[in-house]
Amino acid sequence: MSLLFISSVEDPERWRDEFARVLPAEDFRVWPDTGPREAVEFLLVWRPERGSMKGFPNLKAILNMGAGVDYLLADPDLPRDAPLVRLVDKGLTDGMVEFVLHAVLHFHRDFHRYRAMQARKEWSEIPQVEAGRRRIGLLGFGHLAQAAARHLLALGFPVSGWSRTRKKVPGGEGRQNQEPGAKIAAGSLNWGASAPGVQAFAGAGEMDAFLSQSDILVCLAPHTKETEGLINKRTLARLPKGAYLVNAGRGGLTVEEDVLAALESGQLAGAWLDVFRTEPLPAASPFWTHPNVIVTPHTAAVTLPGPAALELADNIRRIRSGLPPNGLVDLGRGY
Ligand code: OXD
Repeated sequence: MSLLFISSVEDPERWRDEFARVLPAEDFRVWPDTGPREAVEFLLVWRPERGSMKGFPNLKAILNMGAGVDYLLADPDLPRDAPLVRLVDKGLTDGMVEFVLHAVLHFHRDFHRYRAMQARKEWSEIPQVEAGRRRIGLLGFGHLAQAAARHLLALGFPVSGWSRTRKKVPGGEGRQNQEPGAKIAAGSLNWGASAPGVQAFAGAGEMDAFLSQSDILVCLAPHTKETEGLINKRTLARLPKGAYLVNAGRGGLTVEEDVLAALESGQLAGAWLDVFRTEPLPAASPFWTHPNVIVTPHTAAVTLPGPAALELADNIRRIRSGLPPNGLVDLGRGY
């Protein structure tokens, strides 16, 4: 039986070495060298060539080597009779936490404005806002956002999370209607001793209330039919005037012209954009040169073969023993 690696962008040799370490007995193959097709049990994929995933009759699972599965779901040849699993691992999670903390602190501490002042050789002090009065809204409240929330809370930011359906976190009901800047009480969304509380919002009906108290909106939601263009003229107008936008989810969450218009009008004071509708971001995009925008090339969280191979190997063992894998995708929901 074999594992087949298929990626149009990843170097298979780095992965071959990691798999030799974590699953030394497996036959690790690299597409298009499939070997006997009926022997292929697991596809390890990241942006696989279109059409490459079909024609394996004994598949036990398709294991994505990244968090987002929108690219796979857009492939009409994705086998729908084998479980699809996204990567939930320490490498991606730590990377996303670092990115979110950096972007939030960047805007919170006005580093974008100090940078512009340096260019003008201007020495003056911008009045500082305390962390307890800068409300962070996490749009999409899955694994990565929850990890970021813990760290933001530890720095003293009031944090809220919006999800499509209310998250059922053991021991928590979701804290509602906290006054801006109020001390965060322990225990509402209680997923661990180090995460005292997040104000939870859910569903379309609570979106406006969520937005209206997000001084820094951090988008980490997946791109699905429901989240397509969610950040648009209407929703941007619900943010407090002069809010900041950080997008590390998917470019398809935003209507890019509306983001630009909000930056022009001052509705948005700044944006950190890591993902775009077209990637690589075309040279003609106004985002590249906008003074209040930071562009990074979809690198908020990248898969690190070391920790990822451990997690993929663990899921392979779980599936072989009949256990559900971590990160099982609901094909209907799209994430
Ligand atoms: C992604 C990833 O889904 O990098 O964007 O994992």
